[in-house]
Amino acid sequence: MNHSTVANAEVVRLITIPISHYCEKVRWGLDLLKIPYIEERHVPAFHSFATRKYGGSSVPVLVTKSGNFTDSTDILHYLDTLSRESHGLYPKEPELRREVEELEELFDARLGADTRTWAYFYRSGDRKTMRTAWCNGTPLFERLGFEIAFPLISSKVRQVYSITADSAASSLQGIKEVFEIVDRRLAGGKTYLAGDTISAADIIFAALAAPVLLPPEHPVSVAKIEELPIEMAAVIKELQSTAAGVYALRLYREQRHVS
Ligand SMILES: N[C@@H](CCC(=O)N[C@@H](CS)C(=O)NCC(=O)O)C(=O)O
Repeated sequence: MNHSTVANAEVVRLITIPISHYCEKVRWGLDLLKIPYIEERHVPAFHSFATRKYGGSSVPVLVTKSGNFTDSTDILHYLDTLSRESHGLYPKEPELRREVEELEELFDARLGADTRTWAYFYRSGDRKTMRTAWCNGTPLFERLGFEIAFPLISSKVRQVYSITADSAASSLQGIKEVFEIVDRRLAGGKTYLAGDTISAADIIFAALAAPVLLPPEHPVSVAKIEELPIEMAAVIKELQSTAAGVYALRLYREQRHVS
């Protein structure tokens, strides 16, 4: 890991739930900017003991000497100020920066919620899948808690995110709409969503779309497409073959260097 690219070489702490795509968005930002960090993973429900200390309820939470950040977008903006890379996550040029921030807002508010709803509809009741998704790299005590409390955690998650057949169907509609917006932005062979280099817009799209694209390079890989329910696998294959899907999978393949 190259500490010289970081303003003060502080090792920050990132509190996560392993499969959370909002956490993956921040992990990717840290890896891209080569900022040294320690990830502290928790099983859902147990995560709140860790986040509460820092004033957060959800993950990710970033703990730094300069303060604690409890929202993934605030975290990316903060990380950008630490970076000494030639380009950060947000372009300096005001018009381009505005474009990145508009896309960020769209992906955070719509895509992230929709991909989570749709994927949880199919998978949140499956103990084996959720064992990897929620327990990978977490403390032993929490993994034991998962084995005992899985039905409760799973049903709480479905309740909190209102996971039903109807919400999954309307989320899929929402996902397709955002993919079409991205398809249009990439028209003409553009490599990135805004400007000539990778920006926050690109990593946010790819990270928040990961639950419906299953990139093999994802640090928490939960399932192979052959293992999924047929209906779910068919939708994933369809989304993988769109211009937006091909682009996000390429970003994972070429730009997701896990530290
Ligand atoms: N706006 C927040 C949303 C993060 C979020 O929804 N995190 C979910 C996991 S994907 C979470 O922590 N859920 C558990 C909870 O809210 O208690 C952000 O971008 O950081």
